[in-house]
Amino acid sequence: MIKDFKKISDLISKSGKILILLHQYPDGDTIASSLALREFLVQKDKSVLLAVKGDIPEVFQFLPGVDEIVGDFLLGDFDLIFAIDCGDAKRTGFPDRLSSVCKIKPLINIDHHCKNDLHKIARINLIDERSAAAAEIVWDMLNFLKAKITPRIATYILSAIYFDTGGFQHSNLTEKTLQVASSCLSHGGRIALVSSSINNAKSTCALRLWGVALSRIKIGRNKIAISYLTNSDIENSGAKAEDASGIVNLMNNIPSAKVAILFVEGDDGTIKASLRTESSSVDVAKLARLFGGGGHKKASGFSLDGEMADLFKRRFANKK
Ligand SMILES: [Mn+2]
Repeated sequence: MIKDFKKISDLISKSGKILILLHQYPDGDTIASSLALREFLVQKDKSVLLAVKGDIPEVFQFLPGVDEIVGDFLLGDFDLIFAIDCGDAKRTGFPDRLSSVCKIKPLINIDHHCKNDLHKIARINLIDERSAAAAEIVWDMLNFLKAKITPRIATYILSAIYFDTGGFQHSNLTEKTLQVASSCLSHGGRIALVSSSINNAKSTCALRLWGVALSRIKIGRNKIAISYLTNSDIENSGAKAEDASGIVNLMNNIPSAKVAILFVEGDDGTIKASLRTESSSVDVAKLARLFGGGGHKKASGFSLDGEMADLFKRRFANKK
């Protein structure tokens, strides 16, 4: 990776305007890692734009600068592009634009998902599947590039790690993860703010929605714990679809379940499935790929077109 860090350093010094692309349905890792990188690039007097397809969930509004992330951009305006935590080209939200512009402009792909298609069009790939969060790779890069690690950068990196490890609980956690987190604390990272904002800020409406999903959990003989939420469950609870984030992690705590799957119906005719496992013999990324999705061995997702009623409601209703 050191060779790549050097190449990145050269590319950054040659560039004035830099674009950082987050992944679609942005999560804590892509958002906070990108903000950390932006802070460093601003230190270097670069003009930086962060862009994402889709809204930033409210839970991440505590991160300074999050309100400056935009929904669209003109690729021609930039000298250098970063994609953070994206997994594949489709998940950047702008796959067509990106593949054509990559022929003339350098793309740096920083990721901890397994290689898919984005690495083929990227000039430099910093990919490490062992990293619990893309933030760990960003952290190494910032340190190599001698970034001034401000309390704000430390808090961003900590937020990303906290999110992707489910508050230091998932099995993707490594010694390195804790070392980075510890170092972030030494640099003024605000762990109490991070944990209270990311995990513990649940509205009454959100908790009611969690209750609906939890009350529907079924575990089959296949040891898969399944539940679902329809669009009207979300509307009736007064919560938002993003409030369903985290439910599947709780389902994954059931000792008798090998896999947990939560299906959430959107208001756009699609159903999003989130998959989790703590079992070393199961790879939920493989399972998600069967349905055109992706992710990690322990946490993955995919989406389907259609309505919940056609898929699962009937099946669950019949089994009551
Ligand atoms: Mn991630």
